[in-house]
Amino acid sequence: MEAPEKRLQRLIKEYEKLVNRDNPPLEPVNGIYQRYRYPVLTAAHVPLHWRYDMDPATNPFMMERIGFNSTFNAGAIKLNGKYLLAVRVEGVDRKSFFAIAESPNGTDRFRFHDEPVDLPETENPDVNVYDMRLTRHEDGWIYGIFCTERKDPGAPPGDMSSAVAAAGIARTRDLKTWERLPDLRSEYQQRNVVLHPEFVNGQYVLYTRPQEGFIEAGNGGGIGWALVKDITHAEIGEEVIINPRRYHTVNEMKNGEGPPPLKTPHGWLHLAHGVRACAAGLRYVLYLYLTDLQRPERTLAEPAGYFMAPEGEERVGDVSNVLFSNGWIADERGTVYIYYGSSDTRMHVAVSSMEKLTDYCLNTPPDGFRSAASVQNVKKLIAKNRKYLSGK
Ligand code: M1P
Repeated sequence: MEAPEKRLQRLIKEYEKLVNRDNPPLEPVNGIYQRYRYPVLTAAHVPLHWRYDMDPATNPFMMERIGFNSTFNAGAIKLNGKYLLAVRVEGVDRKSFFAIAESPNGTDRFRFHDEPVDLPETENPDVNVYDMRLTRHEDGWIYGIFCTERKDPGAPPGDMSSAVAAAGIARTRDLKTWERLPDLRSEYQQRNVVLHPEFVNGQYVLYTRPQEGFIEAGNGGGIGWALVKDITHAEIGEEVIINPRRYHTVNEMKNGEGPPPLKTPHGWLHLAHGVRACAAGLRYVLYLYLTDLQRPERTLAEPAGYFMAPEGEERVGDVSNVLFSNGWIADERGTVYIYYGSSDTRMHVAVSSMEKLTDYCLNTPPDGFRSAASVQNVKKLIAKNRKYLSGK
């Protein structure tokens, strides 16, 4: 049998090799973005000192004492020159929590900080927290808005799965110390709540996703928008649907705002996820839309269909056929790092630019909502291209 000290040394060596490996870009397929060869974070990236009792006297077999299942759906921000992810780390006990992972370049060498985030609880403790969106707000704080889930107090005895989802709110200056604010008060359950980075009419703005049940959006019509006077006692009054879900589109069943929108010269650039049901279950894809700079609730452009969908190993995991993004970073050079989780299991990055993404939004035909309209879009492009097709 391998001595515990020797096994630990081997584990450390393998871990360092994983965390320090290069992550080469893959050939861009459609010219809009580039994927990268490896996921940027997996369960194997969780630090060894969170998993192993490293004392051979108390762990003679050098076995894992705390197991981790997945690392996914991370919020993102660039701070002090580093690319930081607020990662949803899920243990084998099914509970998730947040932990910050840091990279010098945004595409590889992500390493978790020494300890997970010690998120303060409210008087009504969260049972599970996940999917944090990080917003650097013009009020000077960095906000983390996340889903907090608790058992449904109205569930009949014996029902162990009905839950209530709400938006938890915390803020920080350094991603190390966090202040917990009261949860968002809302008539409906909420997931995918995102804080807009600027005030509008002197108020905070939240993108919302009202839902009638824990899973089903129900009559809730899509991505909503609500103004909030006081973020320290946030409450939704009037809620307007700004990005509705539609029949026979990628967001027919539900949708949700992704990370906070990016400000571009052409408008606010939004990344969202759309969900449809099919024989294989639910399929989650990512899509983009652009809204007005002065009136961010007004859509200027929305390309038809998805921007990214699960591919290759991304298609398989705990909840297969899912891409989900709640974090992206636009750096000083206009490069955009899109961080996305695949199949509720691991984190990836795709890289594009502000220019490319706005061009994609403004010049990709919108959905005509009928097959015949899709044919007309293709015919228009063919007609435009005739002069390039010699002899046709
Ligand atoms: O399992 C897929 C996703 O399901 C939920 O997202 P939504 O509320 O939009 O359906 C979330 O639990 C998310 O974390 C998860 O990736």
